[in-house]
Amino acid sequence: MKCGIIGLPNTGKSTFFNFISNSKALSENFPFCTIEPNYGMTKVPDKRLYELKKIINPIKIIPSEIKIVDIAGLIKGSHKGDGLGNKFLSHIRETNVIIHMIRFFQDMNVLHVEGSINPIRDKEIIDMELQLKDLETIENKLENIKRKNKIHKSINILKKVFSFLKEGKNIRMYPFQGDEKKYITDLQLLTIKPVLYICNIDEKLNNKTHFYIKNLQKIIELENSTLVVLSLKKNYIYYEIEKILKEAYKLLNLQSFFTVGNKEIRSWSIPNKCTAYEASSVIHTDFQKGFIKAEVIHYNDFIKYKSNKKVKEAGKIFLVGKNYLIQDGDIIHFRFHQ
Ligand SMILES: Nc1nc2c(ncn2[C@@H]2O[C@H](COP(=O)(O)OP(=O)(O)O)[C@@H](O)[C@H]2O)c(=O)[nH]1
Ligand SMILES: [Mg+2]
Repeated sequence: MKCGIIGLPNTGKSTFFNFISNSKALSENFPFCTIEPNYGMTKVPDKRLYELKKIINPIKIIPSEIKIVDIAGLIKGSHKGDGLGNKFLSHIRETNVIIHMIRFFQDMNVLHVEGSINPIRDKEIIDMELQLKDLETIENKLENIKRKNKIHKSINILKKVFSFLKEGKNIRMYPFQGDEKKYITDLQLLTIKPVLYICNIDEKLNNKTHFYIKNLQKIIELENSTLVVLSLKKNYIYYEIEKILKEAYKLLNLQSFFTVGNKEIRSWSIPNKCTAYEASSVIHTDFQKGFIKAEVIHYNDFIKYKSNKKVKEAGKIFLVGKNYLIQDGDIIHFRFHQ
């Protein structure tokens, strides 16, 4: 699972990346200081791990992790190769979810590539670059189909999505009917990816209610996306970072299950609607190869009864097969042939 951070230069992307990931990016007051993307891992915050810890008292707890990519260099004209150009768009293509950083801090010493502070304009610049790239991708696909002179089921939906983009809209908003979406998934379009917006506001003015922010909020709500407003230069942002990671996790349609032992309690990320069989491979392919059954305790039952023994007495350990759909928070013990 990969989460990419995008936005205009000098908005605070690398600063944010450094906050949340286990590696360090160069954060400088220079628009193109990051050329290659920075990769790091971040732990997914989950209070339930600590609730379980209180009961079991293991040696350690291990939260699941998501990969974070700090992608630099997007500016007006990137889709046709301006700035450090096109290359960045391919880094975005590899991600599953996007965090879009928008600047609202004033700082004469930190250059703004557009020369002034205007979060809505900035958001639109980035959105438009991605939309232009998607238009190009779809155009190429349509031409390709035409060249092969084949009647292709995807033509209809491609054309509809094309006009949608032309109106300046992101494809994630497109009202797909039936199985339409499946005809465009192979294109890995950029504006179809779920997005979480962050507005990095001024640490001194702390102006969350400025009309710029209010308008930005409205626009983003209309897109069914989420905006988090914070100041990266403030010291107490840990709580907000946790909120952001949780939102990103939700956007990715992820849920967690736990494995619990005396030595460690660990959380694992899986997609919603994941079967026990699929989930077993997240731990180890051997678990899946030799899958026999899984013992499942629902999180709330464990918190209520507080021990395996009591859960068992209450009849709340379920022995399930391959097709069991995991519920968020399930505590699972896999039985498998070795
Ligand atoms: N005053 C102020 N400066 C910031 C803030 N966030 C980032 N900066 C500064 O802006 C410059 C660029 O930040 P960076 O994270 O590298 O931006 P990036 O180009 O988007 O990766 C650095 O000098 C940061 O210290 C902020 O909230 N307030
Ligand atoms: Mg940077």
